[in-house]
Amino acid sequence: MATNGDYPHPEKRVKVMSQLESFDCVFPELVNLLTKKGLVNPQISEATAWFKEVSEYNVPYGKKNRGLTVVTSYQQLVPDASEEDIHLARVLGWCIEWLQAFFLVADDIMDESVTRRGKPCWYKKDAVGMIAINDAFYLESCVYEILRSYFRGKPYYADIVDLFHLTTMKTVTGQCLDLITAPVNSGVDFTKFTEERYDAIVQWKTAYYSFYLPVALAMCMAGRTDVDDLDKAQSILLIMGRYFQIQDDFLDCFGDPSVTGKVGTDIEDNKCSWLVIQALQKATPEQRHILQENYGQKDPEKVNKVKQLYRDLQLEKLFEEFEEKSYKDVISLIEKNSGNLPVAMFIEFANKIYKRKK
Ligand code: DMA
Ligand code: MG
Ligand code: MG
Ligand code: MG
Repeated sequence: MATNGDYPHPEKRVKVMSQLESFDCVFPELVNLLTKKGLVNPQISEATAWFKEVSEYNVPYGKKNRGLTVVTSYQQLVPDASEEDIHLARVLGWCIEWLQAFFLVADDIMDESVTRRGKPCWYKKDAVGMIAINDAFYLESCVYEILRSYFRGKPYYADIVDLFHLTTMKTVTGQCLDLITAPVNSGVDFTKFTEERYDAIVQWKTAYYSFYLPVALAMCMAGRTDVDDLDKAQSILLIMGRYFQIQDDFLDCFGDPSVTGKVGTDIEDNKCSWLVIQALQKATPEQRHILQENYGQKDPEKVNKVKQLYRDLQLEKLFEEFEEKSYKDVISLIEKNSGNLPVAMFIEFANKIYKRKK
């Protein structure tokens, strides 16, 4: 008979769960919370079953950088946090993933995209179509449903609900700028495609919700709501968000769809992308004419002409140089502006996105 000594100590046998695996374990708990009552209420059970699929299809398959950053930032701020509070940080992280799913379901309709995270966009599914608009509202409502259920009694409840509302307002403002700077059916007008407009679009549509929100939520949970600290964090995170959206614009044209999980549409959609701004700055009058004739149209041949022009202008090389310099700039900004906050919290976030391919 085997004695205890024949086996490794139980703690050594148990595989330590990675941060991502522990985060993923919380997802089914939240879907259950959101659907358990509705599924047994005969009046709404069909809607609830539909919504369960909406969450399961649209929420859990991203990189989860935003959600995980809530957890890692909270742990940096409170190194001796209890398991219970780390679980709450994971729940809060998932709330950003739900918020993101809400933005993406709507964004894919507005951008007429085809794939997302390696699958058809939700609205592209035969049974879904424009029901996806209501599903986007549902995904947004989930954020507040989860917050009520886990945080209602916490002293920081009002702060985090407020942050989600303020951030949503900022994101829809950025999405509006993005869309009205890219009018359809009215021909191309490059006069609006300026660096200033670009910076405004990316700060508002991406940087607040993707970079400031995860860290600010962790700070609220940790009771670190000093206005000066929040401002300092924001000054760093908005720059990181700009860098992230420039990568997104680059990958839209030059990324590998089997890695990014999405096929780009920026050229067809007449978007004020980082690439077109660089192209306009470098182009000769002849090349500008090519852009004028071929940008913002659904014709694949025209799209290819724009892509060829980007290659002729060596935008890939320009992007690599930008990426190198931008990383160095972000690191020195972190060293300069972290104030009382842990430098490692920002560096960890920057390292998650530097030279990303997806
Ligand atoms: C996305 O910008 C911004 C939000 C708020 C979803 P985008 O359309 O460039 O994103 P993607 O390339 O993922 O469609
Ligand atoms: Mg899009
Ligand atoms: Mg968009
Ligand atoms: Mg994009």
